[in-house]
Amino acid sequence: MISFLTFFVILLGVITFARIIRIFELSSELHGTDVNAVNESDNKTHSLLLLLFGTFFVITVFYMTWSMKDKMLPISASEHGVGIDTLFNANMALLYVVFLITHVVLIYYAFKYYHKKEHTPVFFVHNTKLELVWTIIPTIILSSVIVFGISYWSKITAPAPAEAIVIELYAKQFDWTARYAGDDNKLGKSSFRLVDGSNALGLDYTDADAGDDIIVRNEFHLPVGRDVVFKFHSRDVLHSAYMPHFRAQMNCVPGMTTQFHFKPTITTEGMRAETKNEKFDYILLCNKICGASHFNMQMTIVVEDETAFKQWLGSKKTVAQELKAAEVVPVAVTDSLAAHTDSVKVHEVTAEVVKH
Ligand SMILES: [Cu+2]
Repeated sequence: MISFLTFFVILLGVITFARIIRIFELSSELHGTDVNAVNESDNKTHSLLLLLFGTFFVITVFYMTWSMKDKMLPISASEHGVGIDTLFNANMALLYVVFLITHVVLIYYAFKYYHKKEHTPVFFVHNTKLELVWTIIPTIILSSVIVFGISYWSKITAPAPAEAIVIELYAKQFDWTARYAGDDNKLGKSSFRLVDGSNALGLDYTDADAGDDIIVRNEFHLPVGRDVVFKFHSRDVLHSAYMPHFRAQMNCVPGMTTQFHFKPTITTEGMRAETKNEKFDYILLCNKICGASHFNMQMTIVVEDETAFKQWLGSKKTVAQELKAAEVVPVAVTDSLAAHTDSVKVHEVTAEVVKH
């Protein structure tokens, strides 16, 4: 009903506007003047209106940017994020300066040089100096923006340090699972062919590296000041792992491994003090619309000191312990066989062994 009424009011507005224009046309016919003719006073009015609306527009842009500054992300909680913020701020500052100069010039000139009968336009064909100025200056500025960006990008995507903690982030509609590589810091092999009701990540239980892996849901912890390398996987569709406070985002692509590494620099407690928000929590979000419950695909991240992190991780069961508790005993295959076959074959061999 409300939408019908809104439509009806808009329709009435349009009809009223059309009638007012018709009244103007009829009155000018009575006076014997052409309603479509544009005279000098019209031009002056238009130039004044442009000056007013233009100035309002420029002021609004700056005012809105200023008033929204509290809605921006808090300071970066990762080492590389500080550089990303610098890059972002430098680009924005440049954009605002160019925006201000071009708009002030555009609005002022349109206001000052509105059409007057006695004005004769200057016939201006070419000026090499001017061409050089507006080609070379933007080229230098834009090239430095690109070089600045690329050099920083190659720095943050450089190989992770060898001592970085390895964590897999596994995406599926509509949740995240984190798998720590455990004591050996090596993730056990996995394959989508091994996914079943009791093996959500498709882990290859016969892989020696898998036993000490630790699988967690809902929340995962990171030690402050340590490099962490994430390996991203997706079971079904494209997802995107987004950790805004660490200025990190990477696509999770079915059938391939993507990765990103960073070093958290502020603990959750530290950020709560920084943002003056007792309830603040770091978060992992999905940033690619992946289906009906995409909006709720998230996981809490807790950053704490190394001792608390080790304590937390130590309280979790390893894959081997969980299998034991569930009385699932993977049939062992000889190491040489495992080393020379891929995980699928190993699984077939395992199944064979079970059968006989
Ligand atoms: Cu998603």
